[in-house]
Amino acid sequence: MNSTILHVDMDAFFAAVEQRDHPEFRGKPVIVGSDPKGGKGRGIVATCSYEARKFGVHSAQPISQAWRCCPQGIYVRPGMEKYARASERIMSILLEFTDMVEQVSIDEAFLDVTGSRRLLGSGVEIARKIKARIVEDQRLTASVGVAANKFVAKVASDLQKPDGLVVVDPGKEEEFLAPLPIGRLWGVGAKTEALLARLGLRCIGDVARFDHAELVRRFGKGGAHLWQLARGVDDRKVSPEEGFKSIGHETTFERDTDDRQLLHDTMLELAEKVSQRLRANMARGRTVTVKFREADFSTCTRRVTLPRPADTTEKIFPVAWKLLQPLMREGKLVRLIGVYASNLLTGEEAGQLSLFDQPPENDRRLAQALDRITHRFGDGAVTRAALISPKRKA
Ligand code: TTP
Ligand code: MG
Repeated sequence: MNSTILHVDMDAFFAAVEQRDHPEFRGKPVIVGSDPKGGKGRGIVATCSYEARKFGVHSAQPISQAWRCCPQGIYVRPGMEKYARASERIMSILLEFTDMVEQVSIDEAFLDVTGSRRLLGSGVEIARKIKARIVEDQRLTASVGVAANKFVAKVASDLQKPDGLVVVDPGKEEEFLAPLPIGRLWGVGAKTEALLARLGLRCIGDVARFDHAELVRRFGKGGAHLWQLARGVDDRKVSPEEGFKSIGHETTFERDTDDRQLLHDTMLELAEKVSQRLRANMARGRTVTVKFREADFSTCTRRVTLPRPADTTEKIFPVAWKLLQPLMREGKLVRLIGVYASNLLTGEEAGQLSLFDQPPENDRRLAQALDRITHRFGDGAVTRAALISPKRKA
């Protein structure tokens, strides 16, 4: 019996919640992110409505650039609590259809509905019901991909956004993927895309037709994995326990502070702890989130998705620090900071995706050596020089 996997991904999630809650925003370009300050703001776009995308605005873009593309847009600061509430409701709706739900981010999940088909109908029928339930309960639209495995379902859900529903029948995977650009293959970023383009490979079908042995010769295990994906083969299971777990640490300062050096050192220490725990769990994080709370308890979070999943301080700290800096405001005291790695890849998956990482990068080797020493001599045996600063926590 073929498996039926669904990938559900909310449309313009944060922006859609804002449009739902502010009817005057509907049909308009809404940009959720930092304060654009009339084009001088230094933060980034979290996401934007589809109306704003027509002007070239997109996630992770500098807000100043968004402002140039779309000065008439409605600029909104993120309301994380609202989004988290909607997310929780949506995830519990998905659980009405099966308990095989693997949440992969705040607005996205895989479902294995193979066992639900007898009671609830075919994959497409279940997908339609899910979309209708989400609209009914949350007044938000989702796009859904239906396929025999996770990879193809994920690609399918993205193809007709927003409010999409794309079904790939079993046996049609290769044909469906063939015309799509290589960048849609998991683990293929800009760098790999360029490498593959040099071999004359542009669309997924080119990879599928390419000589398997040659791919393996050039890219090792990663090449074999790409070849499988290109043919629509992916045997990873939907695993409810894995999902959207995150590994994170936060610190509340004993006294509220605006000491940048202290904030810097504390963030470095937190990033170090998170990285150590990632490695101890054989996991890598694809998303880095920072949490920031001011003395009056106003709290915000910022996150980015990394080009490649990471498990080292060298990769995680600079990203976290870059996210944190724009949040610090002149004359405002900070109460708490934290850093989280989520969207975790574990074990073999993490290895497969590090295709073009081999041999291990220097920072991983250093990190592994540090782990061995801390393991032998306990926490605190080795500390990065930058952590030994005269200004410890106040
Ligand atoms: P996405 O699902 O990547 O984006 P989206 O739901 O806004 O739009 P799409 O219709 O293309 O799926 O991310 C979900 C939410 O996560 C998004 O609404 C805002 C947040 N996010 C960030 O804060 N920063 C980012 O860089 C990205 C990609 C998303
Ligand atoms: Mg989405």
